[in-house]
Amino acid sequence: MKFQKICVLGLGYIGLPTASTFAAHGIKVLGVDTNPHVIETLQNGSIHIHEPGLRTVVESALDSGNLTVSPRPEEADVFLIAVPTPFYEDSHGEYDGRKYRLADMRAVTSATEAILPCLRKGNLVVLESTSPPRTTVDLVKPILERSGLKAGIDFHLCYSPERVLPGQILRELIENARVVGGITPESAKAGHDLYATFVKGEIIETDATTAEMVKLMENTTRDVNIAIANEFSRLAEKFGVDVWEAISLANRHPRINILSPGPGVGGHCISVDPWFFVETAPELTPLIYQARQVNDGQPHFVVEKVKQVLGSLKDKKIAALGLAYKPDVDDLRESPATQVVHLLQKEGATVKVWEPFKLDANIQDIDMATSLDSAIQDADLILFLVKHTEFTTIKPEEISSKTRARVIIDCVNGLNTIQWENNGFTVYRLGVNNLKIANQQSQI
Ligand code: SAJ
Repeated sequence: MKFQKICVLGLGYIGLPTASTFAAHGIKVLGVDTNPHVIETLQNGSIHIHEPGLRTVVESALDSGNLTVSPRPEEADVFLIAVPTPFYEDSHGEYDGRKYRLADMRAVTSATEAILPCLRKGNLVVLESTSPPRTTVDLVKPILERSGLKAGIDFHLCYSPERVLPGQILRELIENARVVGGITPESAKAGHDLYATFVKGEIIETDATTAEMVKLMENTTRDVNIAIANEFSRLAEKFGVDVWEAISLANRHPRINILSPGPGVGGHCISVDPWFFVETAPELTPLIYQARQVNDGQPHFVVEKVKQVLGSLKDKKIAALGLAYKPDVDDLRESPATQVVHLLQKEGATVKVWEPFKLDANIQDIDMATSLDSAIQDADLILFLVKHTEFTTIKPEEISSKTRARVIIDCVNGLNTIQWENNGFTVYRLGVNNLKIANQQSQI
């Protein structure tokens, strides 16, 4: 199949890198987004998201004329849907007393409907948005067939999950293995040919529902693994063990790979995707549900730790380092750090947040500091929430005179405890009960 023109619907963290990578490989790409701000920003030659290397690729794609943008799709050989699939904030499903989140598929539905007038015989349509199992066959296909054309006969239809890691999107887009699920083997083959334009990793053909399930299984496995790490952190505190040491020793076993505990699981993938299984089969997913509960409970565990150290939080001043959902990204979506800050405020604390990746953030009820120094100056305690490289390399000797705080809680095992303690700080770590460990050691 020849691909001269591709229409990419949704110019976010996945759609924009994908569109500009196709454009960089000589294909004419029309990037479509319903948000006028996104279109305007790109038309002015700028970008609206932070991803290493993306600006350069987008700029040259726009300059070459291979990438153009528009609020509406046009006729093309390929339509690629990469719109968000969040969950509804206000409505829940319920099964056996367990409340679960519901996927908001409105963006997929309206993107598919927008393609409808442009769909022609011989086209290829690919859904990339992470979706509940059977979305391609039960939601996308019937909408497209309203055109009078038959999926798998008149046009090809595929599901191909994106698997890239925020922060490394451009490299992983090209290097990672790619699963392409077709509603027929011919559709899968067409999808394979499309991604072969730039993918250097293996491209594996399967059916559409398997491809959907593969994506959800990957992220759900990670969520369950992090949940057990978080549960281990609670057990370690109870038993006077350093969870970080215990995990690193357990991981010396050749077939064990426990992930890291932390203030919780955020982002738009790992904390969202497991719900797509729970929603579509609540009777079959008690473990997946429970893992979500554990990870969602972790911000509370952090706040309990702060209370153990400071006592009542009323009128206490806390400097929170980091607000992003994970290290070295500017993305605040579903960030557990944000929840920790809100919970601390509820307990009466005044919290100042230093997030160097989001200097312009304007978040309701959150006091963003303009520098590290201004965040820590009057603080009673420093709370280290996100393992940004910029934080792990802070030199305690340089900041000890700039803050009132003598206590720091490290939720991500990102600090050199000895170095900080040598500079007059008491360091507590999540998953480590310092007091209990000291008591036990004095008994040895
Ligand atoms: N986290 C922990 N402990 C860990 C690892 C992560 O608490 O040991 C937390 C992070 O701090 C963060 C959350 O989990 O809050 C998710 O971070 P992540 O790095 O695990 O995942 P994402 O959401 O940035 O990217 C994931 C990736 N999926 C997998 O690694 C299986 C990526 O490959 C996917 O493309 C992406 O989800 C996606 O779009 O689905």
